[in-house]
Amino acid sequence: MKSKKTNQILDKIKRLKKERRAVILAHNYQTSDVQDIADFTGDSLELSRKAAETKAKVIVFCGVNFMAETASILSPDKKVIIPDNQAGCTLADMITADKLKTLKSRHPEAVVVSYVNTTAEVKAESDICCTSSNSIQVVNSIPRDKEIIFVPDKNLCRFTQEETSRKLICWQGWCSTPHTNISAEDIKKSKQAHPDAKVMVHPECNPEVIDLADEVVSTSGMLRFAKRSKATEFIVGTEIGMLYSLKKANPKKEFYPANDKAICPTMKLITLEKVYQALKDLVYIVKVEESIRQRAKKAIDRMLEVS
Ligand code: CIZ
Repeated sequence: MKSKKTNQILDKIKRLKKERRAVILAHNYQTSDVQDIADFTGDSLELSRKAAETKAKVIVFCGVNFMAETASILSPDKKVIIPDNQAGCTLADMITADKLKTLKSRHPEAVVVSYVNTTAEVKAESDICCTSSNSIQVVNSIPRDKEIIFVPDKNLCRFTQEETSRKLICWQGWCSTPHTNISAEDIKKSKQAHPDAKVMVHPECNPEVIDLADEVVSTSGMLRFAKRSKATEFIVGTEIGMLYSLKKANPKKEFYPANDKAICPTMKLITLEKVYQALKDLVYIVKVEESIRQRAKKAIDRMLEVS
């Protein structure tokens, strides 16, 4: 049962959404309240595609900054707003355009693959983007005689390297919360408590966690795996918001967090109250400078062509 105050905010959001001709997009890591008010939930790329397709004038992006930026890069004519402009990503901040330029100068022939968890400036310095669901396809699309720089996540890089049998130049960034919080011990303990459960973990997890998993998949991959698998129980190694998305899509199956403290603090900055304020005051606008946007879009478009 929702409180009277929550119901009032929900009514106000619905009314303003209509008035503003807005659409609300929420990442799989958002709280259940925010996921429930959204028109679409998904991973960052699915949401950016929704942003590009929608006829809505205003896009309220409930996620972190680089995701709203990606939506704005693909939909420059729409107003993209994020309900809290402090919702950053420590992994994305581990590489800057200047640092990438320095690395490129040491490997002038290398193709630069950047994970979507990067700023628009870093994407603009890249040849092609990838997500955690298509990094293997993206790397396989590059001729085998080419050197490849892969930024910024070292764990996704190592995983992609192993799956493609390619040697990649990995930037040493990592997701401090939640993914590197999940330990091999967590997986072993969860497996003891739920011996029949399948273990699915995100490729941003540490190698020793990945080695214990039945499936190493992005959030959209987790949803697909849980749906098609005959298993009825799953141990989930990613941000705990994902458990709500999984349960909603698979009400008869059980999902257990590998670590219930695997929380991304900036994802959780978005609240219903802030979604309401964002719609009321049209804040905070996310806009990428045009010359950067055009170069960043090329890297995203190249990814969309191969995946
Ligand atoms: O790209 C995304 O949405 C992220 C950060 C995770 C995932 O696997 O969906």
